[in-house]
Amino acid sequence: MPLVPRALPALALAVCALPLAAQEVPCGGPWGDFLEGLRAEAVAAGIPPEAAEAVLRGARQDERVLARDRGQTHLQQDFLTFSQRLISQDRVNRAAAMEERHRALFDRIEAELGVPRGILLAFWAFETDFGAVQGDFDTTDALLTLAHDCRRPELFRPQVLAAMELAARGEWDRDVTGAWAGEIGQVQMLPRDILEFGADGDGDGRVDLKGSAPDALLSAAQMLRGLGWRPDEPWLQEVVVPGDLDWSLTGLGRERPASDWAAMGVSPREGTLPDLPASLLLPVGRKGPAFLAYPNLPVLTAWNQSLTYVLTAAYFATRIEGAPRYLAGEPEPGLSGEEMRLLQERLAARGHDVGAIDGILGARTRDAVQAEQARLGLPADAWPTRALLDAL
Ligand SMILES: [Ca+2]
Repeated sequence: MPLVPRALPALALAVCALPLAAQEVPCGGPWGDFLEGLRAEAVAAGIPPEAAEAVLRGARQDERVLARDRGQTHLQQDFLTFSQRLISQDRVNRAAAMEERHRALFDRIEAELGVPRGILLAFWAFETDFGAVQGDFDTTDALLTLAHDCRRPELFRPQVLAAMELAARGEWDRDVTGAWAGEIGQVQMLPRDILEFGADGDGDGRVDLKGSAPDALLSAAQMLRGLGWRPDEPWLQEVVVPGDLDWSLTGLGRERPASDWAAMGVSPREGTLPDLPASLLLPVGRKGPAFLAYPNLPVLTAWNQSLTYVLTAAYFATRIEGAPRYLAGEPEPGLSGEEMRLLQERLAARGHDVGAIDGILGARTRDAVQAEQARLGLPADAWPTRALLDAL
């Protein structure tokens, strides 16, 4: 079985080539009108009417999906809390058992695609507990509900069209179930990714992301390669930082050669530093764990936009591959969700664009925190503390 991604059908390319800007994506309005608009858009894109109908038939809005979408409070947890909740010794042990069970497949994926087993095992564990918990939402209704909702229609409307393309290939089960946000199977992939990267890992001639672990794992590896995974490169490495670093240089996206970090006194917890560009991440500030993130790390946001989630999965992947428990250090206490909202309001009042006031320490809030810390003469490590909140 060749592992190269199969060629995209011309139809998929045509749809991919015309991404709609967020403001142009229709949303809201009467449900029937919304479905009618989708039907028309599908026909215009060359999707057979019966394939569109196979997805739209019996469609209903799912209020539970909207409730979940608006209640993602776990995103407010910090890295220490989140990682300690998701990574137990039992989970590390089960990952080892799963690695043993599927070792031949992992060997083959690493040899041919360069995607490491630790990464695949980590996301398989986090997304569905190795396939055990895949979600019982009606996937078609979930996708349609989120495409109709005006929060992120630009993300979900193309997924509905991708589902129709899968239906045109005879690969869409109208009654398929999965996660509330429309992901399907053991590694939780969205229709567009299934269309593009779905693969038959067990060689039975079908792509079965729910029932077949080899299919799900190979598809995940294909997806990471397709999204830019650099074969055989590390993604994350724990480091020890000196007490007097210029903290304003830290944060995701602020890359410099790993050798520069070494010259500033940053040293690897184990092994040596690779010859790669690296960002220094301090998820809970300068007194907590420290990691160098390499170019592969952002590729992992395919599964989740939350840096805390991605960093935790990336770290778990290193644990599976033999890294020790991180040095937790003694970080300064963080803010509660309510305090974080208050902080975001004060940052916004000072002219910073922190995005939504949601109590989540996202990239823009971190940047604003770092800028204000520097202005106030505080260590600019992007970790918001009570002292910063009071100073603002
Ligand atoms: Ca298969």
